[in-house]
Amino acid sequence: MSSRQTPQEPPERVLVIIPTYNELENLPLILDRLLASVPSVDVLVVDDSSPDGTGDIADQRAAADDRINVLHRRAKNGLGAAYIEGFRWGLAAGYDVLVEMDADGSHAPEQLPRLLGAIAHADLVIGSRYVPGGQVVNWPKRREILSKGGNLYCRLALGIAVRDITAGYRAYRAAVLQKLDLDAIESHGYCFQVDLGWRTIQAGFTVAEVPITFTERLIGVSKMSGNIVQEALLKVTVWGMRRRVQQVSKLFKR
Ligand SMILES: Nc1nc2c(ncn2[C@@H]2O[C@H](COP(=O)(O)OP(=O)(O)OP(=O)(O)O)[C@@H](O)[C@H]2O)c(=O)[nH]1
Ligand SMILES: [Mg+2]
Repeated sequence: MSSRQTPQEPPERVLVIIPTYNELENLPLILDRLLASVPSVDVLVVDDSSPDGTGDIADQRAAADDRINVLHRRAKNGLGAAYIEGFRWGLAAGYDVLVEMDADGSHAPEQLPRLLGAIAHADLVIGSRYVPGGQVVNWPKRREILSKGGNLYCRLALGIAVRDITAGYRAYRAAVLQKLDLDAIESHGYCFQVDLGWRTIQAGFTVAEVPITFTERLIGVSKMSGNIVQEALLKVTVWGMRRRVQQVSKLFKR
């Protein structure tokens, strides 16, 4: 089968990767919603030894349902590292499309068909809050300003058209993750999303955005921190400057 599908034909094998840290109450809900919405997908829960026992619940669900798999990591090592380990697992298992989804309900599984529909025409599909039809529910104004400001900064510094490069609800074609050097990615938190998106664009892959409704978590605790914002700001500035230097040196070589 070719790597591109026709619009009517869903991708052959889809793996939804769900990283978890202390999501005991959320995980069963998200698994139920996901497998009800798109029964044909497989799931990989990547748990970093959550003290609340999320990993045990994941194991119980995996024992009862062949579509569910679990990776246990020894210690909390950040969202990015969990996704990278999940990607490696999914690539080794031969999946065509790898989806990133939070466990906290922010990424509605009911909107996954929209992402999977668009992956027929793109290498990376981002579930976007900031394209027409996209929205955020239950965010304080401060959080919205930070997110929109961060995205605007990324667009200007990196010279990209993507409206929501910090978003974490995504579908990647396996070919993208096979080509990128996953070992080189050290970013954490939402900088991880910008980093991977920027590498995807630079490698010449196509990116599409589809509107989603992002709902702030109702249960459990956020793992977002000020450090994550600082990391993103610093790295995006460096990447943007590197891009400018490359542009200028190309001009001189002419
Ligand atoms: N395996 C693993 N999962 C993590 C880690 N940190 C966060 N997660 C999971 O990653 C997903 C997103 O984390 P959140 O805490 O919701 O972070 P966020 O979405 O940026 O922040 P909020 O908008 O405040 O919810 C959730 O499913 C978390 O359980 C980690 O270190 N390891
Ligand atoms: Mg969240």
